Amino acid sequence: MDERAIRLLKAWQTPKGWRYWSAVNNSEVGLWYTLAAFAFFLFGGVLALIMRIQLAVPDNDWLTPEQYNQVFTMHGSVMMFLFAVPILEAISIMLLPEMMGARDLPFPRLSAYGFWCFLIGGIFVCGSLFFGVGPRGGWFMYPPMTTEYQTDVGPDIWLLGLSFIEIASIAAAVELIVGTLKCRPPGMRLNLIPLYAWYILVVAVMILFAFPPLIAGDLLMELERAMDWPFFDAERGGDPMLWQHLFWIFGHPEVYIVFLPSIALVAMIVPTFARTPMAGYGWIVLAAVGTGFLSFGLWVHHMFTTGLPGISIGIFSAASEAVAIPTGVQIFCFIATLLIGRVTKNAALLFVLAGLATFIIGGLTGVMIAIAPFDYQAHDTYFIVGHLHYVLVGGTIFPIVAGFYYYYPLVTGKQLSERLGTITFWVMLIGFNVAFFPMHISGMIGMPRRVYTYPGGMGFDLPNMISTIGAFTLGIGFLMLLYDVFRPKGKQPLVKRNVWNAGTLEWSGEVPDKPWGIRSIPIVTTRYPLWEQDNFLRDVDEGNFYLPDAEEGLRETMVTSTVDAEPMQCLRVPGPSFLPMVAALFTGGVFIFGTYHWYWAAGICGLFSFITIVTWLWTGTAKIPEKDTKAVGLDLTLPTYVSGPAAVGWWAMFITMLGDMTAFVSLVFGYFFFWTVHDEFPPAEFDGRAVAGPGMVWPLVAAGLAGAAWVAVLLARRWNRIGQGPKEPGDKFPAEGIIASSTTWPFYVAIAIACGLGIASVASLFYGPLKNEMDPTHHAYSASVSVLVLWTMLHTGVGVLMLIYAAARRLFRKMDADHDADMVNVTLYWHFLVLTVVITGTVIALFPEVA
Ligand code: HEM
Ligand SMILES: [Cu+2]
Repeated sequence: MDERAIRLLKAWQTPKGWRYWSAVNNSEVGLWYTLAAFAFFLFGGVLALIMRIQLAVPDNDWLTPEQYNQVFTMHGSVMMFLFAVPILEAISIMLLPEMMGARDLPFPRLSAYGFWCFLIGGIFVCGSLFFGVGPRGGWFMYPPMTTEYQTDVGPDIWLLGLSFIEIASIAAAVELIVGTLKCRPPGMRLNLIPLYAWYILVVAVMILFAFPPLIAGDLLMELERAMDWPFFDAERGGDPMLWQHLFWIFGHPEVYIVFLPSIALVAMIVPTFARTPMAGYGWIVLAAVGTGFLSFGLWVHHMFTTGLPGISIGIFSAASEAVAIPTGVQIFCFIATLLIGRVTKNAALLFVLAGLATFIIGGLTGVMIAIAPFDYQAHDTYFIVGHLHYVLVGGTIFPIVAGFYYYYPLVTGKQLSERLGTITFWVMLIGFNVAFFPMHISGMIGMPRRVYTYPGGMGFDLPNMISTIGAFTLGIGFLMLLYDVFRPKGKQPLVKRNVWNAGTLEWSGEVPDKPWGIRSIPIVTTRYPLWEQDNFLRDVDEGNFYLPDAEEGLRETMVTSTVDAEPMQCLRVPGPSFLPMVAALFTGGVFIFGTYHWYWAAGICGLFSFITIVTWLWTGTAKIPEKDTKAVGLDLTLPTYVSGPAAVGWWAMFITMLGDMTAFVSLVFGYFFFWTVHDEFPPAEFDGRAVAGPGMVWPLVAAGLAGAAWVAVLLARRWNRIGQGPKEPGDKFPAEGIIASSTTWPFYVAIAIACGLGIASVASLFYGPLKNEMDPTHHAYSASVSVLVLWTMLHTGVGVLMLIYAAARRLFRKMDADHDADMVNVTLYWHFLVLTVVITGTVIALFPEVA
């Protein structure tokens, strides 16, 4: 190994001993994440088997109804929130950078934080089952059952525990979006990226817009449960349907969120074993994007039986059928590729085929239940349980198992057994169909779902017994897989590099793999560089491409432009640290103590998690580099520090704020939803007293003050640049001649004014409701105004803290006129903030006037 490689290796070395757990590298974090998600899958699977034992014979009383409810709720919730979404994010964190020849994702510590949050939250939620206090409201948690009739802690565990995990999922989504858009190798234009990356991009964007409505719903429900704000209480003007809308606006995209990334694995596996590039690349991308879009317009098909007007049922029924088209396109492309190619048969491919076939059957029953009259019959019967498992197991589980077989050698250097794999395939395929096919029949003859038992002699006995036998067969299949994955393979020689002769970049990894991701960051000009670019691996290995060295001993990767992947920056990414883990522990504390209403403990954890996160940002982000540019090889020199839209941090802020705005818009949606369902909204009087609002003046004053604060923020950003070095020759920016170029006080003054105005805005937003003695528990109207006020006040508070942070950065010389990424990002936050305050202010002040 030459000197350069030794230095590079040293920079990327994974810590040893107990410090191993401070690793933040994508390969480590991705692996832990995958294993944890898989462990939750096994847990969910055991719950499924427990249900099947209970249902095997009629009139069984092995489980009490209470226990059964907890078990099926946890089964659905674990499978969806702790397995299906996380495992796909986990696999992406592990593999996406390798597929794109990046050394790491842009925010390694964020991935680590997300992982630890996920682990802590998952253990907390699952643990509740062992204390008999598990949630039991179904994975959909419909109120009023979960608000009025379940007053124990179960629903709180669901709401807070899973919100916590959803936030981790969103963090991972932000990371993956920025990763795909900004961390590609030079030359890999958007139309050359691996299909996997396309799918992940689509899915991450979907997560960004689908999860926030659910988080908003969780917030509303938790407020109703903890503080009696009646969002879903029909007696006080609330409406349980609001929850159903928010839940399914999330819930339907969710099924594509778990399906598309699995299909993405298929899209990587198929060309390799067909020995030919994927047919119809452009069609697949279009179809994936189309599915993503369409899936947001289908949610009402989960609510056909709620008495909605016929016209909306018609529209949503048609839209649901339409989604079969893009899905079909993708499947046809896969089949076409397999037909053109010279297919080599093996276990991974068998599971791909099992997945496609199963998914198609599930898709066909989906086409059936998307027809409303059919759904009226099938709704809430075992037919639905049969349908959803064909889709989920076919669309998610089988492809993931295929992915295990395919990528196992890349991750471990060893191979899973082909012979055992073929047997496992048959056991699982047969087991699955035996378990789930009969459910269609028991459903058709009327067996309802979510029941702990059924009377004998109604025709349910036989199909249920068969289902249980099938479920156990499937379980044995998973045990076989598990055995193969974990059995010691000491004697098996290491596989050769790129065992399957694949064409995509991740297979350039050596065996055993080095922690640096890739020896040098290549120039990519084709979709299958290992097949199509001459001497590619040789040049990568000899360090003939970019960043073959770590002269400063820092971890570096490359940032390129969004569309054309032109080199833009040499990005330094932070190394190992325990901070993300500690921050996750404290954040977990906030949610866990909050569940039990120990608000003081939650508050303390909140404080500590704030301190930890600030420390992490302070020490790890937007560091002023020792030199402004760096030669990265091949005669290219790149900046080491950028700010604004060129910076990955800016993108992360922008994307996060899109998600944040989506949650906010969901709350606003709630407000208007109540208006559409009530004749008079806001009502003049309710329950014998006048319904107080926030009044017109103070909310508008708050909006005005926030607007003024925003102007001050813009000035602060500008004045922070006083004395900035010229960016282009002859550039005299900004204030030369007016203010001495070393002056910093205007910046601090602007920050102080912005903070003052921000606080004044918070105060006046609060003052309106206070003055009119608005009581959030009085009516859904007062509650929805209050939640908007609360949300906005919190966001303004965060905005003020960010300004103080920026001022401190400048004071301690972590930021200066030329290195202003922090201030630019804070300003970006304020753009969204001012929008939030203005919308809140005008909606709550003016809408009652026009209504
Ligand atoms: C491994 C074999 C599996 C078996 C034997 C199984 C079995 C069952 C059964 C019997 C129910 C119905 C409970 C009831 O209505 O009383 C159910 C519900 C459900 N399952 Fe599975 N399941 C399996 C895998 C999965 C997977 C992989 C997923 C998702 C990725 C999943 C997601 C769900 C969901 C969302 C529900 C609905 C829960 C609810 O109604 O709240 N299942 N499962
Ligand atoms: Cu749906």
